[in-house]
Amino acid sequence: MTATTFSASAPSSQILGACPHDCPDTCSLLTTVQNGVAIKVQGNPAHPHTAGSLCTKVSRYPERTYHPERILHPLKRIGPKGSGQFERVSWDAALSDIAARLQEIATRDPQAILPYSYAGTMGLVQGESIAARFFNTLGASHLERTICAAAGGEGLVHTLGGKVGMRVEFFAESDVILIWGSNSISSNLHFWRYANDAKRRGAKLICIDPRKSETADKCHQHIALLPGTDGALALGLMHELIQNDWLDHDYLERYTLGWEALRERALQWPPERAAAVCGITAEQVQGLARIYGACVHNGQKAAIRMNYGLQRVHGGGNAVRLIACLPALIGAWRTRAGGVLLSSSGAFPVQKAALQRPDLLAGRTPRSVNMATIGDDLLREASPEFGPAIEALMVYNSNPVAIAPESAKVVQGFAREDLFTVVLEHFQTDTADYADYILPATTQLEHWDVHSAYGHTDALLNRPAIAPLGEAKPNTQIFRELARHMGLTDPCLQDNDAALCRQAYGDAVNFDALLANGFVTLDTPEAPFSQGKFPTPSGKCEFFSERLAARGLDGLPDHVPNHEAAHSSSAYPLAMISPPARNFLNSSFVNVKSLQHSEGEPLLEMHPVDAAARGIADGDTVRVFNDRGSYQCRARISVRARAGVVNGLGVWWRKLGLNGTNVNQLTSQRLTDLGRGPTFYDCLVEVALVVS
Ligand SMILES: Nc1nc2c(c(=O)[nH]1)N[C@H]1C(S)=C(S)[C@@H](COP(=O)(O)OP(=O)(O)OC[C@H]3O[C@@H](n4cnc5c(=O)[nH]c(N)nc54)[C@H](O)[C@@H]3O)O[C@H]1N2
Ligand SMILES: Nc1nc2c(c(=O)[nH]1)N[C@H]1C(S)=C(S)[C@@H](COP(=O)(O)OP(=O)(O)OC[C@H]3O[C@@H](n4cnc5c(=O)[nH]c(N)nc54)[C@H](O)[C@@H]3O)O[C@H]1N2
Ligand SMILES: [Mo]
Repeated sequence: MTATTFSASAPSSQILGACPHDCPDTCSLLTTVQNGVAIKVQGNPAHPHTAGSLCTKVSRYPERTYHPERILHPLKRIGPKGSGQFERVSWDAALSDIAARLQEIATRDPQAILPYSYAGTMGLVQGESIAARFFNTLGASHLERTICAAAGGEGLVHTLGGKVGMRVEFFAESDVILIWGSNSISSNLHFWRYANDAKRRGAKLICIDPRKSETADKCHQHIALLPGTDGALALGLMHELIQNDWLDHDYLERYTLGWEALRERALQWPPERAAAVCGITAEQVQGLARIYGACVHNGQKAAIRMNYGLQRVHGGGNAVRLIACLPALIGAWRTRAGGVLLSSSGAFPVQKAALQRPDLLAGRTPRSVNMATIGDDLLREASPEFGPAIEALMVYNSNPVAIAPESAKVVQGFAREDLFTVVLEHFQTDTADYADYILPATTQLEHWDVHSAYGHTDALLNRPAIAPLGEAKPNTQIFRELARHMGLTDPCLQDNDAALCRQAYGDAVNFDALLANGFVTLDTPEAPFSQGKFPTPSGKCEFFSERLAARGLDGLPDHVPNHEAAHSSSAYPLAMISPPARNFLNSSFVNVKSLQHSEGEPLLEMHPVDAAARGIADGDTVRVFNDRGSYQCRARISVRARAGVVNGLGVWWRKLGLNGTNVNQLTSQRLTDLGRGPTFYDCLVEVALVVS
């Protein structure tokens, strides 16, 4: 007999889980359950990266899970699209109708059906397993999942060979850390712990970010460059490394490709030129080069933590390429505490084909739709280039009406009366308001999953801590049942979650150890590129990429200016970036009262000079606008914004904002140089006082 069966009152247990959110940290969780109710979610002290601490958001997980507005039953639309009027229906009624609608479309052309999903959960099972098998069986359109990391990811692949880099724990031993395009304290807290260890040991920390972020406050130096100018800064640094001969010639010769050509290009970027493009001083470029270059010459270790913030601009892919080249110039890779980390996800042996079963396409090659241009694409008619118009959307793990660029078009697309939309959700988000059916999904506390990570190299397992609330079901279960309702008979469409969890890594990760401990550390080298061995075609760090050249692109990285570069004559003279708000995760948590309370209202940070020029005072309601639209929020006059740049902290639910819109009303659907990613931070605006 176990303790719980004879304990009369409040049997309590702790369940091992994993944080599902789109964050580099992928924490190991301990959920305390009493009488079937999750009463506390804590960081697992036994997991080295989590080290027993969580961010404010996830430590509020019970509040989110038991939120009075959780969707707990299937809902069917009864009012106009967007009005948010629904009635409760049974699972069987909902799934029968959805199956009939999809069947009718699929008979004509399955490509008129589009799945739209991202990283609401990063779980390998509740993400793309049964869902992918279902859409592959139908032959539905393929979604290009570009919304976050496509440009930087491709930049890494064409330089280092994959989403690989330093192991995060060794930042604690670095002597110099450049925190580049990352507000780590807000969005990568468990990396910050290592950086802070290094700082206590005497390391120098430098933050490179247009915004004076919470992280910039805690670094020794802050370089507030203009958005989208990181490539120019990296070239200016290379120029100085060459001029001062802070180079590791042996490393360059043995382990890199294309040095002569890169050297020639970098020599065209004296510090004055780079500084003029970046909106900083030549001394800042020179000073940074001295700290970064001379340090390795003196036997110290130099590390770079990049994050995806810097690649949400036209030249994002090239900027990541240039920065990823830097460690090879100075031989920083020779030690485990030197090099660069943008993402570690390439280290995970995920058995993607086993999970997603592309073989179910049976030779068909459905067209692709880019999730970053969903606004335009929902409004496109059938054509030979595009294929059929999109007639049905199945949205899960994402809130496109809030997070996709150029919301006016996204909303117009979702409002189409002839579009059939199903949304699997926890809450009635901006997107769910436009659904024909909302299906209640379980949260991480209610289902099984297996995880990889992009900010460390541990695989994790999530056990359900509580039974599903109401009639909620895991995404996998919803797609299994939908497949049955559609008469799809391949047995793999009915694999259960336990089987899927095992398939996620197959034999590549010890599943019993995952079950027992909740995490398994991958066996990756400590100093991965100390002797070259880059996973590129040449095995070297590719300054020059034959693969890019073969596509007709520049084989060498270069500075690529923003689509929307500020000119004093422009009607929209301010550059707007919209980085994450600390208490939200993209648009998740915006409806959690305690966190919403901490953020207050949608804010636009403005430099005092820009505010004064427009007669705007702190706390005023302002209208932020450009040709794509207009958005109202509260002005926060602050030196967190540099002159000429405004920071619209994201991503609020539209319906919780001041006038039913959010920052994405202003952002554009233009794409990045590499990877076809969105350019959220490449956006010009003007700001005016709203006179009440
Ligand atoms: N609290 C919280 N944590 C998060 C998220 C969140 O929304 N909230 N989002 C998660 C997601 S989806 C991701 S992808 C990751 C990483 O997400 P990122 O968006 O990289 O997260 P941050 O590190 O907060 O923000 C990037 C930083 O880049 C800066 N920045 C903007 N433009 C430029 C530029 O052109 N150059 C440079 N050098 N810097 C620029 C911004 O001011 C900001 O401080 O974080 C995850 N973690
Ligand atoms: N202006 C601007 N826009 C941005 C960004 C920015 O910095 N500025 N950041 C961009 C980035 S980096 C990203 S990654 C995207 C993120 O965009 P999304 O991936 O859409 O992320 P979220 O807004 O967090 O929405 C995720 C939704 O999934 C739901 N969800 C969570 N778990 C489950 C589950 O198990 N099942 C189901 N069915 N649903 C679940 C949540 O309730 C939530 O509503 O946003 C992008 N948009
Ligand atoms: Mo992201």
